[in-house]
Amino acid sequence: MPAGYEPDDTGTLVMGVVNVTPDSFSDGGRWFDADAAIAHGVELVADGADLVDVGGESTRPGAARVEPDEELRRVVPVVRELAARGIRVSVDTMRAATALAAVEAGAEIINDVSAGLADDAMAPIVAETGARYVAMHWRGHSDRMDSLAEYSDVATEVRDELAQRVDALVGAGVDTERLILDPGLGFAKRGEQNWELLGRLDVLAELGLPILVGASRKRFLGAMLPEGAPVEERDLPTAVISVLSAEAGAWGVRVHDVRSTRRALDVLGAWQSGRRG
Ligand code: PMM
Repeated sequence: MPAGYEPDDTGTLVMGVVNVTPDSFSDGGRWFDADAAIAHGVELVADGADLVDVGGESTRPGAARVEPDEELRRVVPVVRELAARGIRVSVDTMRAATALAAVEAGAEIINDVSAGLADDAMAPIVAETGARYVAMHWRGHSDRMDSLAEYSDVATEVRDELAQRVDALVGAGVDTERLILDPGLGFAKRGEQNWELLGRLDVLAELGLPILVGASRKRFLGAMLPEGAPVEERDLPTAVISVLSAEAGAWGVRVHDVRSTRRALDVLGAWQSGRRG
């Protein structure tokens, strides 16, 4: 590192994505084998990830559900091995049984894209385990979510619908301190609605809880690029969004290419330390 370049930590966590799936839109099939997924998680940490998010079910638009046993088979060995290596792990699942097995295997965060709506057993499991819980804004499963993107004011509606989920979770015994909110970019959101959610993260912040932003490689970024551009070309726009999210006070960013986001956040950290003089 050149002299004088000592970035401060921006305080925003980088969550690296490990999809143990054959069909995710962003990296489908690349880490489907457990050993490959574990090696990828280790690599993401070497690239600067603070934690690794392990998922066994693709949520790409139109995706069909994976069987519960298959999801467990994909996720648990990867979570166990990464946690055994001292890596902080979150589990990306809508199923309480998978969440519980992953926490028992060492996951410290349950990342539920349905905020408990897909499985009534989720909230009690979150309460029982005491794990941290990402509640993402969601209106329905991937096979129909594109038809659910009707809003009159997307930022306030996402805030209010997440506030209802917070009430339900707390009502089920979950400690508010354990909650993290996520606007759910691309989930029942059209391109311009994603941008409005990003530009108005302060509306979601009114709920007073940490915010996770998951823009990485999503369709609305692809729409800015030349037609047919490979998915990796979405990593630069993703890294820019990581910086802007950190500036907006995000607790974390969930990304596939950790290296570019880490470098971009280092620049922000140096900028912020320069601002302080
Ligand atoms: N997006 C995907 C999957 N899981 N979890 C959270 N909390 N936020 C997201 O935006 C999110 C998520 C879909 O992307 P992927 O299939 O590339 O993992």
